[in-house]
Amino acid sequence: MTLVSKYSQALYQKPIADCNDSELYQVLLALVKDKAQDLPTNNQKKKLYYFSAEFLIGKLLSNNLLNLGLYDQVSQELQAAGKNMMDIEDAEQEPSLGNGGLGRLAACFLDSIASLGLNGDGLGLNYHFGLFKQVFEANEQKSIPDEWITDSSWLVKSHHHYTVSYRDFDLESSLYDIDVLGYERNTRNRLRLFDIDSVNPKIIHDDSIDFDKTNIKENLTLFLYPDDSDHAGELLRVYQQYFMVSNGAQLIIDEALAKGSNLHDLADYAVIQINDTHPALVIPEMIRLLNQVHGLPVEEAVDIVKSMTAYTNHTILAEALEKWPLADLEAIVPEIADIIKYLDARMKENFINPELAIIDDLNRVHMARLSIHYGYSINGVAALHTDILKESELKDFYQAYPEKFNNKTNGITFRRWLMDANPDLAAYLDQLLGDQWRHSHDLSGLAAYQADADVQAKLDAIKVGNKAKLNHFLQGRMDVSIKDDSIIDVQIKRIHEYKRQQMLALYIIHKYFDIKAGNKPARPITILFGGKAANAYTIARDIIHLILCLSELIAKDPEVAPYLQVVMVENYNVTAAHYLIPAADISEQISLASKEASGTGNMKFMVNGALTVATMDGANVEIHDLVGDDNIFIFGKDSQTIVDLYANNAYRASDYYEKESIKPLVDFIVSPDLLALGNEERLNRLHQDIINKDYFMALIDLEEFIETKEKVYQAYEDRSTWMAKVIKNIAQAGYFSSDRTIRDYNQDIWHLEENKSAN
Ligand code: GPV
Repeated sequence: MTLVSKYSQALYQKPIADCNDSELYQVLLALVKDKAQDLPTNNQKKKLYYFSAEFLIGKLLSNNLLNLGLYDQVSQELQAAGKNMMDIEDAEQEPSLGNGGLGRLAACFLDSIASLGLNGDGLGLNYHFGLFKQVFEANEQKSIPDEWITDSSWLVKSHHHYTVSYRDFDLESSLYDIDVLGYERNTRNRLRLFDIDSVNPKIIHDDSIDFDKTNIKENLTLFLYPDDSDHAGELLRVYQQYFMVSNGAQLIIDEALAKGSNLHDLADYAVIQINDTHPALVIPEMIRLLNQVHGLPVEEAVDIVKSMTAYTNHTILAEALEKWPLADLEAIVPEIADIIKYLDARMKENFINPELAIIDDLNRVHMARLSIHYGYSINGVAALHTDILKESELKDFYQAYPEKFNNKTNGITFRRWLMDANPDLAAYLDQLLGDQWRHSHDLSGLAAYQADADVQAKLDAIKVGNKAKLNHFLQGRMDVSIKDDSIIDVQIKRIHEYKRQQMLALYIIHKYFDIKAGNKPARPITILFGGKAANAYTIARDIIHLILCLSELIAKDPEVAPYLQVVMVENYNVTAAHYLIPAADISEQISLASKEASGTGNMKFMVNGALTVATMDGANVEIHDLVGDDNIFIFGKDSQTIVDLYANNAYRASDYYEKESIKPLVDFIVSPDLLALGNEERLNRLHQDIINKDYFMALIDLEEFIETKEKVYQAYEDRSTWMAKVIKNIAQAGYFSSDRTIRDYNQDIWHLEENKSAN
């Protein structure tokens, strides 16, 4: 009997051909879980613990099959029985454990850590409703619970339980594991998610994401990033963060003790990476456990923790740099508050600069500052970002601790974003280059084919095929069709003013006017957006509203619709990205320079053969360095200019708004045409915000953006030159493999030993 039919018989007593797709999903889930259980976990002495509030792992079935080396065998068996993997995967719910790039980075990292044979687990929380599910109603974003946990999820409940003590009560945790399989490795790691059994999904108010924020025993692990715009929400975040790190710290100590640590040597057994500051409370918690539970002197506990904790910064946006009122910590976890006061006082013996204070004059605890003083490494996530940290945002810290600062440019896993998401391209690369690239991720050999007409034609055909798959996906998800022969132009990422989706919306208005005036594009253009706005972020929700109104207006206009289509993909997630990215011709990376720490979508588009329209921000700068001026479309003010404008408070939106080329575009937001489709309050607010504030300077780069976009669409018509650029981009993408990033982390920060026997 073949592998799959053995399982279909065992589970359903019938052959593959007689099972429906959801039964086959159960069959494959059981098969993969069994195969995974057969693999030993990595067990080298020193282990990495990657703490993160988010792990945006995406669907796991095909990725796990791929990493187990079973993908081809299983697909063939299914095909022989008249079934196909894509349909079966539809039955899988995507875990909703993340928000954006930070969470997806954590997932790529787990894949690379396992694939390189390193011993490292992810530690986080098991949010029952995830971030939220986005639905569109009346051209607005509505948020509802994302119920991803079903009987057939990848979670496996373990026997581990810990007690987490708050001032007023204790909570007992449960631990769920998801196996993390390396690529063609015979060992595994784990993603370990803490939860409580008393969590109660029924406390949600009907069809919303509202609930009693004070009912911690029932709400603790319902949502990722519960609304913290009020005090109860802020407290809930602290409850969550402490729950994550207290469980994690207890687990780390247990595992080290089991391996023979005497805790004085804990740093030989464990290294902690904190993914932004959400897990920063692990520092005082670990000190508390070593000192108050295990009896080490407090000085020694501090030194141990300092020697085993490293911090990654993912933003310079002030709003995202966490600061908790000391009073909140005192109310929830008084012992932790005491330790933070002690750490603050200790640090103030050496430094009088108030910018370095962990506890500031307003009695707020700065989590990034805590992490830098009491960790041994701080890294940024792209070269430009790390430079900005050193030279401006964290200048005083860089002066105090130059040796702690280092850069680790982000990466993406090629297993998921090339092999899994774009199997046709992957197979063609095998044909051209041999299949060694599947391990090395070195695609540079492709550059030799830049001018080869056959290769250009084949890559073009693969793109057309991917557009058809995207079309099929969109029909299923939201009953929208796109034109397979159109240019596919994509901006997918969290909705945020600094990422400037509003600037692309203003370009769309320009193009709408232009087509109305009789200037028809050479071929249809499809502009796709995807992304969620934080529920309490009003202007971001207004931007979604504008995009949805424009989408409707254009679709209903027979003069324009044949040439231009705007689609905002509902509930953008990893699954949607699998279809959007391989189909894209144009990658929109248009953040205000200095504000996007790195970006990782930019890398996914590059390796899938889209050309980038970009500001010189984040990792766009490194993409530009790799491909050269001729193979990327750069526009806009550079980061130094922007940093200076902020420093001198010198930007005035009105100076740009008054320009003849800009005013009509901005004013169209409140035109009768749009007001007829939209909500007056939202459109007015956005209009006023852009005219009077425009904090992220959408208008400063708008004219140049419009010129650049026209150039890009023209360039697309020279198919051979365009395809040569595409080839150059794919050939240079190897640098952005997260395997490279993880090797860098390991060499400079973690110093883990590779499991060589497990290859
Ligand atoms: I802080 N990022 C994110 O997705 N969520 C956050 O809360 C924070 C940062 C992102 C940055 O915006 C991206 O530039 C970056 O590529 C990504 O983190 C991974 O480093």
